[in-house]
Amino acid sequence: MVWGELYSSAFERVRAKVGNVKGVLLAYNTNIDAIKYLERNDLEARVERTGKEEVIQYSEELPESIKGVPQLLGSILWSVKRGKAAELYVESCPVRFYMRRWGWDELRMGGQVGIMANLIGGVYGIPVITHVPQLSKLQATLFNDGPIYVPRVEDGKLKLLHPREFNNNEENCIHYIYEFPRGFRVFDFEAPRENRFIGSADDYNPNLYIRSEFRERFDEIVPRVQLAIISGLQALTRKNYREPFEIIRGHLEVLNEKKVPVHLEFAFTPDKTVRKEILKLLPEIWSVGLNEVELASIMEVMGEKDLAEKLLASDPVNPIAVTEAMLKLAELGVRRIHFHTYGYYLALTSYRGDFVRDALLFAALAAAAKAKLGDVSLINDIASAMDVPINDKAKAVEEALVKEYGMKNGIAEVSGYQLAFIPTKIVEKPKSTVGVGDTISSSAFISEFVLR
Ligand code: 8BR
Ligand code: 8BR
Ligand code: GLC
Repeated sequence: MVWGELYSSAFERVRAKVGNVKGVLLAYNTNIDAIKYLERNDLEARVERTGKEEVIQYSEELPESIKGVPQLLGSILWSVKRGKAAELYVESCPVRFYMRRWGWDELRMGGQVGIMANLIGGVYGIPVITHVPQLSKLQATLFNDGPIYVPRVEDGKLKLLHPREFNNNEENCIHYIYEFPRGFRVFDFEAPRENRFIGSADDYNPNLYIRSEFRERFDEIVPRVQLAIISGLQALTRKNYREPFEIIRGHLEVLNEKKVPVHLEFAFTPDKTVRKEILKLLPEIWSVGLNEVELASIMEVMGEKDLAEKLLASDPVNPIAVTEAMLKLAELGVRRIHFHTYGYYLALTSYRGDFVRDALLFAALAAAAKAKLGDVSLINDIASAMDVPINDKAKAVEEALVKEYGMKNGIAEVSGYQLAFIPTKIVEKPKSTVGVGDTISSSAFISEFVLR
């Protein structure tokens, strides 16, 4: 199989037609990411000053939320030690102030919605209507030029404005992102891979606050779009999920009535009650996107403990275990499941066609561009990722799928579904890892529609 040729052909076909999509709705989480690239001496000095013994305690077990500086620093160490991502809500004002004084190297658009808006609207040129819980001046400056809109009610009428024309001066929702490269050392910890810890100094997104324009005028927004992507359910807890879930159910009803396919972008959801509630939404959802940790955490609440363990047992993740887990999700009524992991993607669909695979290829180029540059601002940035090599480890994955399912050219038939596979391009020294997953899922979902 000549993946190189499939890659360039998929890219050209998506590029030629991507502008034809009429509109995409993006809800619910948008924020400001303040990115700090960690430095060893600085971090060690801060831990010493704060009290090493107490800090180290939290590097062994994450707290539920951040209530003090020792918890903040300990949670950062938790992530470094394991090379794993984590995100926690920062309750305490003094800690928010501490993070602000610690500073950042870069301010970037954050939240699944914000990241996807800049990509789909700003780079692909598709009109997007976005939910921004709080539109501060700073938040507004982070939106790209292009057909990106937020709704506003003026004299009883619903208008669509670019976020920079909104001028309402609402609050800043800042997420402090502490990034580290593979091999990053602090005390005797060494990061096995690049990743980040996120502290959210934000009272809106973690509670899935939904603006009045979206609560009251949703049925006027929906006719302007062909597709919808929802995200941001991950930080809810058993204590606060009920009200937003009620609104989301109402939104899904309107979207389904108007025949707008909905993609749900998963993110790690620590609360098991919320995870189970998300599963109940799946029959109303057309497509989902997730990684291995998210898939395993869902298998866990579905009572599939052994399968969950298998998903986390090897690197690269065993594709047969992934396929089995995807089949379990498909049985809940979702038509498309897009799995991404370091090295390869799979899509299980209730329909058939090479376009499913080709959409994954386009998404992998977008992901490589995002990992390499931190931010993708032109479609040519994506073209430049064509040079990034396809990773070697995916060969064994491909062979396993050929052997188990008789896969040909990345396509197989499994239990009445189509399984599509691609090996991905991996950037050797990525600039940043935040938002790569969002780039993958949204690019694949949109380009599948473009290629149909
Ligand atoms: P464990 O099963 O080891 O707890 O890991 C859970 C996974 O979810 C890890 O990959 C971790 O990076 C991620 N995670 C995120 Br994102 N937020 C988390 C949180 N608040 N608590 C625990 N794990 C979290
Ligand atoms: P999540 O944040 O949802 O886990 O998505 C991250 C995804 O980004 C991974 O599944 C992987 O496919 C991709 N990725 C990572 Br991490 N590092 C990458 C790199 N250096 N080059 C290309 N893709 C990468
Ligand atoms: C989560 C974080 C946000 C980050 C995004 C990247 O939504 O809250 O800060 O930008 O993930 O995927």
